Amino acid sequence: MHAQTTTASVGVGAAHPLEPTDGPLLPEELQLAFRNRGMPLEAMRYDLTPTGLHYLVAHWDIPQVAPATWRLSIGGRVREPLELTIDEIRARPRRTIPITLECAGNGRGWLSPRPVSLPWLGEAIGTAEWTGTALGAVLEEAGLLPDAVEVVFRGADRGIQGEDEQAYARRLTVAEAMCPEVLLAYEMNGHPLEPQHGFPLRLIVPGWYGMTSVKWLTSIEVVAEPFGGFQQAVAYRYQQDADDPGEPVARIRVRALMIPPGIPDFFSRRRFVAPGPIELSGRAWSGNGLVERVEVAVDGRWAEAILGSPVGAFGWRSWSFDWEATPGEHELACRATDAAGNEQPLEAPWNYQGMGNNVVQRIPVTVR
Ligand SMILES: Nc1nc2c(c(=O)[nH]1)N[C@H]1C(S)=C(S)[C@@H](COP(=O)(O)O)O[C@H]1N2
Ligand SMILES: [Mo]
Repeated sequence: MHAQTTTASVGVGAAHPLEPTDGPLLPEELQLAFRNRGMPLEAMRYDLTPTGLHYLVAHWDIPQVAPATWRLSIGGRVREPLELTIDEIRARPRRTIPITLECAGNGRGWLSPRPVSLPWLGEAIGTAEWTGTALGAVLEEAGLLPDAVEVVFRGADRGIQGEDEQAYARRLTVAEAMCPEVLLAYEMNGHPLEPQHGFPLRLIVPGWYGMTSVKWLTSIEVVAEPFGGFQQAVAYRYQQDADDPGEPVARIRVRALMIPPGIPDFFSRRRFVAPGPIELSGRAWSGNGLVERVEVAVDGRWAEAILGSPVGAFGWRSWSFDWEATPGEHELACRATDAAGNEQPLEAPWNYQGMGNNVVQRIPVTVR
């Protein structure tokens, strides 16, 4: 048995209360994993992820929001502060965009030592059609004052993290907030947002890791100073250790995932495939431009996969690969490259919070 190396150590300000470990999964990780479900990878067969299969993250509790009294306030460094009801937001020009969301912690569970948080194994993804109104037009109506530098988004959910009691809050720069595809979204896949996905209104920021897309949005504050909230300044940083200020986590790193082929064993989930021709398939996406190449490796030999069309400008792209499965033990892997030339690493890019681990996925398969 492994010696458990976790120690309650780092104090105020730390994003995670425990040091990374190679020990067994903790009860707290299990508790987080049950509340924050992943998308079963076979659901990559759908262009749009059915809402009930989309991954889910809430740092704390799903807040109770009464739509009749709910208001979105837009204030701070603006000429004309606004208070909007959900009907007023729904009456504004409407846009629907398919968008692939991914949690920045996706792949954390593959790291060694494992940062102690949600132990995702690749399933913190989903692609939904989001409907809402452009954030930029609302900000224009409020009128940004010349000293505005950032826009801070706050949710109705509250909790404690790193010993700070806080409402969930993240920021965008003014330039990022004015991108026409940044939405104040009130529908997912053609239906009003479900409670767990941010009812009645959430921010959706295409191309960015999910933490940016603030759910249960209640306030938008335009500020003249860089925002130093916990989820911005402490959490969601690429750090090497607890004392490293690190770099902020931002756009989604390029990744391809494969639908695990054949049939699984119940407990180990090891895959079993019959010999003969089989089509391997999956999806690939990046927050830094279109995926332009996907390769598949069988036992370490890489070859080109065939790319399908992307699901809109901000959605994942399908890929497929014909494999002639021969009896025995094999390892399958897939790897994407995006328009900016970013390629997935063969070794996991370890960091203290376990962010942005886009290492290539490897799937052991028994052909028999
Ligand atoms: N208010 C609020 N917004 C939030 C969060 C949260 O805990 N509170 N979690 C964020 C994180 S970390 C992710 S990955 C996405 C997940 O969105 P989803 O649950 O709709 O998939 O929501 C983001 N928005
Ligand atoms: Mo996340």
